[in-house]
Amino acid sequence: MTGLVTCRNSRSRLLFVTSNMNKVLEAKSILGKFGIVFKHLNLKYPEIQAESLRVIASESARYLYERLSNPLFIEDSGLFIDALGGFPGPYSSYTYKTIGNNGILKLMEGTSRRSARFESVVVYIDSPKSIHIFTGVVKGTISSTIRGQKWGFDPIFIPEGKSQTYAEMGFDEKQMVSHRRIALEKFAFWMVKKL
Ligand code: ITT
Repeated sequence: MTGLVTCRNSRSRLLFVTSNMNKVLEAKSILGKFGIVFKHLNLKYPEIQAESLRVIASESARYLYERLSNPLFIEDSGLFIDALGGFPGPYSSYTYKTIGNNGILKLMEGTSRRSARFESVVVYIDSPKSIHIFTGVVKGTISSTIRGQKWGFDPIFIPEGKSQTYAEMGFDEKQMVSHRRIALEKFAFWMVKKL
């Protein structure tokens, strides 16, 4: 892709609001291929309690737009483990910070049902009435041990059709298959068409 995409209505540039630097690096690499540049705003924003990432992320995006009045996007993601009834799902960030990967593996000890999925929801907003949602899902399994040393749940998630965890893959290899790439790429295609 060529050309540089910035926001048309621009008192300023497109913002990506997140407190997670790993998301920023992944988004830069994916959106950069489409010529989409953004400014990272390092901010932890409130998330409502709900089962659906779409609902949570949409509310957060509205909350941020009301305060920033600037075109922005956020990304909300979660790991849904079938044997745990979808846990940690929308509570992924908190679960990682509290019980971590070891805690999850402990909860799954003796469980042969290892299926799970990673979901990513990207929400873009540029006016109170204009909110756009892009999703990415990758099915996979939970490993029985910690494998690799990257961020979050990367060391325990093996995407379908692969033998390595996300953490055992190189940055580019994870990007090829990741839930976040799918959602961000949908966003990028839409953005390039719109501008
Ligand atoms: P922001 O809300 O500020 O963007 P966050 O880290 O709190 O950052 P989420 O609320 O979306 O992000 O939490 C999702 C959690 O799920 C995240 O903190 C990781 O622990 C985990 N996670 C999501 N995507 C992941 C990935 O690609 N690899 C590893 N872990 C991931």
